[in-house]
Amino acid sequence: MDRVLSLRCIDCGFEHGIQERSVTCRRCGGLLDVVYDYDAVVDEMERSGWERRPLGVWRYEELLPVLRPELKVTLGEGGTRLVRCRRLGEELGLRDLYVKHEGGNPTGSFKDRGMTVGVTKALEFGAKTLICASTGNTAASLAAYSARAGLRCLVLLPKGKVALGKLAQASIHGAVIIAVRGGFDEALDLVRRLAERPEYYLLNSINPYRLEGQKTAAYEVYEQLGGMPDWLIIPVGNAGNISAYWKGFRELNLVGMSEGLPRMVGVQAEGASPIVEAFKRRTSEIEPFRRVETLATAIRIGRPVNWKRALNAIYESRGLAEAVSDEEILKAQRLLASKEGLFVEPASATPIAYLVRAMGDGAIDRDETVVCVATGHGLKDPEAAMRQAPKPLEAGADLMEIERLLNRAWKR
Ligand code: AN7
Repeated sequence: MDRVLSLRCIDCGFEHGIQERSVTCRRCGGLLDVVYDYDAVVDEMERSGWERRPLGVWRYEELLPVLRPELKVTLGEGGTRLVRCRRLGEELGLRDLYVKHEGGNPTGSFKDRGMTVGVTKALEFGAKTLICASTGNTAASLAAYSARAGLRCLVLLPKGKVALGKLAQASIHGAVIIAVRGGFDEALDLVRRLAERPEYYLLNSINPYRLEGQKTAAYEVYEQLGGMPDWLIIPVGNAGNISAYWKGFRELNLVGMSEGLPRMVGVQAEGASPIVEAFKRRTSEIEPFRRVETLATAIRIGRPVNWKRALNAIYESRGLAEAVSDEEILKAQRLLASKEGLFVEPASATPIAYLVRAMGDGAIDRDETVVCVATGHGLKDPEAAMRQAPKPLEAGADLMEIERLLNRAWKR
């Protein structure tokens, strides 16, 4: 498998063999990046007939680090719709607005792209118990893929801060769930300690293979659009996904499929925005948020592990990092649902929330092509939607009464 060369530490550059099971650098503890020989990748792509495979993560197998494809754990992830949003675009003053509807994945979020690769690697390594800390979606996805693989799953969640749908998913798929009295950042510290034991394998986005799966969304965007967008706007929590997209877009250049790159906009919730703060100061270091709060619980993270990669993506692409308030998030969630029929969870509405504001300030031109990543389905968090939804009207089983109600309702 000579197209996969090594796992390189993003901090000290130390190279690990591709059989390395540790998810962080053996020398300095830094994060690892999968390194490819792109000439070998292109050679294999020319022979493989990859274009005939359906849209989805495994269409791009030559750009994935899986060594034993026969172990593949899949539920049919990726291949999500890139939805053109004419009505919303018109409202915002954008001619070419698209939403990448990642809620269309098997468990309802983009995490499935990473898990199909990460859990396949776990089988390669012979792991028996898969663990993660999570604000919800990672747990739901890992629980499902563990079930599919016949492996045990343990998830640590911040108590009281996980949306109902995600909790239900982790539970029904049979994960052991521990609600930690603390935030996501503390839960992650704990699983990192647990992962030092050989029986556990860590599948947070510290895991380099997760990001390899997630980068395929960038390839899909490029293929679906028939070119690079001008802007890619994406929610940022632990900052893995923005890093994965950036790697994906750059690789399209490296294998000679495309030229040019989009500008990356990372959007965080105001109450959990260390990357935005670093960007505003134009520094290359973040100051973690000790206290975090936002109703977009998916991105309620104060110490994002992939901050370095995310800032790099933003700076390198001449992009932006912006924070939006909970109020703006809810408004954007409702706007997308009512204008386009797309129901996304609060965290996934942050790119639209940013656009609502940005189209006033001239950062983005009306003729530019904009892709917003809608990372998770709205059904994940029914409570957030209900909080702002009007109560159903109620009537007896009586047509006259219903007509009276309707007369009033249509007038509003
Ligand atoms: C819907 O599930 O971190 O910046 O533990 O669920 O790659 O972390 C979820 C993150 C955006 C942020 N949108 O992505 C978890 C978790 C949704 C999410 C993000 C998450 P990253």
